[in-house]
Amino acid sequence: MGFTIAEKIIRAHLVEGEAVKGNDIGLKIDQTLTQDATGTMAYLEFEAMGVPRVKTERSVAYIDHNTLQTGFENADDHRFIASVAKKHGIYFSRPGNGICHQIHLERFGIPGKTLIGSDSHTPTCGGIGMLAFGAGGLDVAVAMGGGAYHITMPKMVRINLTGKLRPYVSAKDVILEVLRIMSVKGGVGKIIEYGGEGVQTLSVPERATITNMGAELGASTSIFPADEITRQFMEAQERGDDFVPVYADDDAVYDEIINIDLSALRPAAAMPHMPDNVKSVAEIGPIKIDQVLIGSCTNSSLRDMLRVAAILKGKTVHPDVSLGIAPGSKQVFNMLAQCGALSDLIAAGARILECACGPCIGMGQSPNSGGISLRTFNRNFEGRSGTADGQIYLVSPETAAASAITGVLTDPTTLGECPEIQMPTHFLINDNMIVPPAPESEMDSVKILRGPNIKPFPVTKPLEKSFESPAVLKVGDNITTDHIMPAGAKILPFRSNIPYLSQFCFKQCDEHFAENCKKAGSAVIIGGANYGQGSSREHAALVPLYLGVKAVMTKSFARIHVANLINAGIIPLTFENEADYDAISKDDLLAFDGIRDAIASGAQSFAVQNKTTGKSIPVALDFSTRQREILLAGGLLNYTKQQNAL
Ligand code: MIC
Ligand code: SF4
Repeated sequence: MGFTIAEKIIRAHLVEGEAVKGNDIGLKIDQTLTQDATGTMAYLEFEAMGVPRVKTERSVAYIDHNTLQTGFENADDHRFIASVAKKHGIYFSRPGNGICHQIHLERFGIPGKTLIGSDSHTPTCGGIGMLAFGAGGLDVAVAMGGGAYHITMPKMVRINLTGKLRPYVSAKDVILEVLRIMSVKGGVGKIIEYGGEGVQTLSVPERATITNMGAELGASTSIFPADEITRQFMEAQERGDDFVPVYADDDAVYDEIINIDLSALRPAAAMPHMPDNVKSVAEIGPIKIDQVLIGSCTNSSLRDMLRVAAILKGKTVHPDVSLGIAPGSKQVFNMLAQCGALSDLIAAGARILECACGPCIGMGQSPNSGGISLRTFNRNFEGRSGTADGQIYLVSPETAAASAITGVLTDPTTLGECPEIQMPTHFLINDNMIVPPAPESEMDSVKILRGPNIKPFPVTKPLEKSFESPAVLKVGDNITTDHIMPAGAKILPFRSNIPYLSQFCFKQCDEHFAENCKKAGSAVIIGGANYGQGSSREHAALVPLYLGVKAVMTKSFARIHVANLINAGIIPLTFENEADYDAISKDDLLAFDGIRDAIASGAQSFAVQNKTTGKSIPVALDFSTRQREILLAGGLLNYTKQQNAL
């Protein structure tokens, strides 16, 4: 029996456990990346572990999220990260160099290697055949220290691509189709592998758009083979020597197979407020729009920007529309300038933004009240744009550009002949914004520069024998990390200040959440299915921890968030009978008698007592041995110190 691409890479990196579906496995991690919004915390955690120098083959710290500097906080964090990177052996990508995933694909990713990043879109590098996972900051800190990254061995899904995309139909339309088929929770516990003859018709940036947005499926990761097209891309990046072919065996076995005929796809859009709320642009019809934004780690490659420039050339942005464009990296930006395409964008009336995450994470460009905004981004969760009633549609760069001209949602295939674009055989290489670390011999003289905004992260204690806490909050299905710990220009600068952040926790669901937690002294959260989808931000666990949350009881969890809860020492519990979700009301008092012993003994089930109603509620203790030990220790940091594992 042959192996899938992911199985081959997993087997080559397996350091703990057996690669059997559903088992806990530990993987050796070759590369790590961080971005600044999660990086400050990750590096504080790394420092707390006391490892002097990273033990990975390559670790890179990017500054791309918190680039709007309306006070000292973000600039202080950038400086802190730069100094930690220099001291501890990490490459530092300066602000202005671009978005972590775009740059990592261009300059660092290597087929067949493993990567974890403190950002949920780290699977972007799956576009070149790398096994790349989004993870919490603490997991990344452990990997930098040489520790294994633990996951549950996923199921394997194969998406068979046949045919070829029609003119004006784009890689974004492919992943929107996958989202339509599988939904935002359809990928949980699965690795999505792309194969079939259609793969050869897709360039690396197109593949990366698809693997990037696999995060929205809830998948562990997504991956393409590394083939001749990958080799050409890497050679054009002057990295031909890093190329290694990576393929699935012909007789590889998959748990699920989905067939997509590329030639049958039409331009699509994800409608407010979920990435799987997908319809064809033609079906939605010509709704009037207020804003178009092009960029983000999903669609900011040179290929995407050249396409947009070709569509906008000689045209003017509709008078009722504001068009913002953020190229993904300095390489992309500079090449657009050199070939004149930037001039076409400017002439058409685009507002050129810095190459960074920008509006994707609510750093500026919030739409007008109730405004309809078309974005080439990957998430359209309610309120994420910074405008509470903003209506965000996720579309391809082609649909975005066409609509910016007409002022209404427009199917680009109606525009007539699709302008050809010429992709270079050689990219412009200039890594002058990537600062190498100090040599080991000089690391002791590097001073760490901390600003006043950096506060210590919450300290955890070993799990108590028993506890009683009220259900302070009850929420429904598909709660995102943006609900739990919102981002945006006003809040993001405080990512290293948990006490300050705590006042915004769950604000969208219950204005008084933080206050109520403080009043209660300790708390439990009740959630529906796919709780914690979206971002890798461990703040969505650390802030509730700070507020006294001890357990979260749900119908099901999203992968990265459940790992972050365990890493923070908060107990994630799933209802054995989903109907018991209805057996708890807000403010019911819940008793967890003997929870420590139950977890320590390896019990699979536990009865939570609802003291308000008298009902006993069975929940699953669905944990690996290692996860049990982490929970007992009061989180991964305590556990790592205890084990002296690094
Ligand atoms: C996001 O797209 O939500 C972010 C901001 O990139 C997050 C990370 C964060 O919250 O800092 C992610 O996707 O992990
Ligand atoms: Fe940045 Fe948006 Fe990508 Fe997150 S999804 S890494 S905020 S561009």
